[in-house]
Amino acid sequence: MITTVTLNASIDKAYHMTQKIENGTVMRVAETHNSAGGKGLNVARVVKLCGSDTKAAGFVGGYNGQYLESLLDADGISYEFEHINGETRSCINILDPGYGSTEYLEGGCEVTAEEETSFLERFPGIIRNSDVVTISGSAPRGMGRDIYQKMIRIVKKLGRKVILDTSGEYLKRGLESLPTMVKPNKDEIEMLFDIKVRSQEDVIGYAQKIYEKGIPYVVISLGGEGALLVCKKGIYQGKPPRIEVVNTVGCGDSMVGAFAVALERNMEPEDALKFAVAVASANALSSNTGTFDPAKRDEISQNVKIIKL
Ligand code: TA6
Repeated sequence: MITTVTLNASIDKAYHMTQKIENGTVMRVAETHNSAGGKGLNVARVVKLCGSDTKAAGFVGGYNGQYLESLLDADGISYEFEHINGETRSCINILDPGYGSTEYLEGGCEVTAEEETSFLERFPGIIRNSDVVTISGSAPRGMGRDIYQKMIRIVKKLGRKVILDTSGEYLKRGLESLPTMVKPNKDEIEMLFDIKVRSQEDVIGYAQKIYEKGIPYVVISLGGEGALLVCKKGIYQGKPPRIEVVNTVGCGDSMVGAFAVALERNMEPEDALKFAVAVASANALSSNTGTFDPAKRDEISQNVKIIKL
């Protein structure tokens, strides 16, 4: 069982446009697709598509919170949310034939200290049947900067594996609790070390610095170039075949979902990397976030190159 945690859940609204966006004008949206969003809920859909049991946890509130739970019911995803007074946010992804994807991410509602305490008290019970826990995305306003640090500590105390996928201060503080795996992208590496990445060697060097802190698996997602994995067995790059990208939103979350499944199944690192790169690429072929066609995933997987560096 894999529990995915999304503290800052969202109603993700994808606007499919047939004309290039012209600012200052009235634009008609050709098609709207609403999904239960926030990184961890994209992860949950991917875990289910990979054939593993999953449960979603985190905070939801208001009418959007009710709508989000109904979207998860339709996805067949089970959940155990902390219900809060605030209103769950919406995040807009505009898919424009001229520019690809532009996201507008609301900050989300405030979570009170009482709501945070109640969640942390329930958290060990929420993950009681989980082998792997994923913690993804931003945290709502009002939550302590050390919230992920506290959650990782609880997961590890129960002897379970934990993947952290976040950025900024939350990533920095979360690393202090030594999660099993982290998956920063290049921008998140630059923010973490306050540097500019100029080459693949730089990426490898900074990934090794994170590994040397005591993080067993460090994954750096590289967009169309796939991903880098630093672990005890060595340093690997997984390179996907070239594909016709439809929507890259959710690829990082899809990679996290696939790695969670790989950890649950105790895959060898290079097999886990191949599996995760194939799933993330297959997600890019879908216009919807956090979903993929398993047949396309399998086809891509046969053409993912694993290079030991
Ligand atoms: O990675 C894509 C995505 O999960 C979108 O679906 C949207 O929910 C956004 O990221 C949320 O990001 P945040 O960092 O605010 O949790």
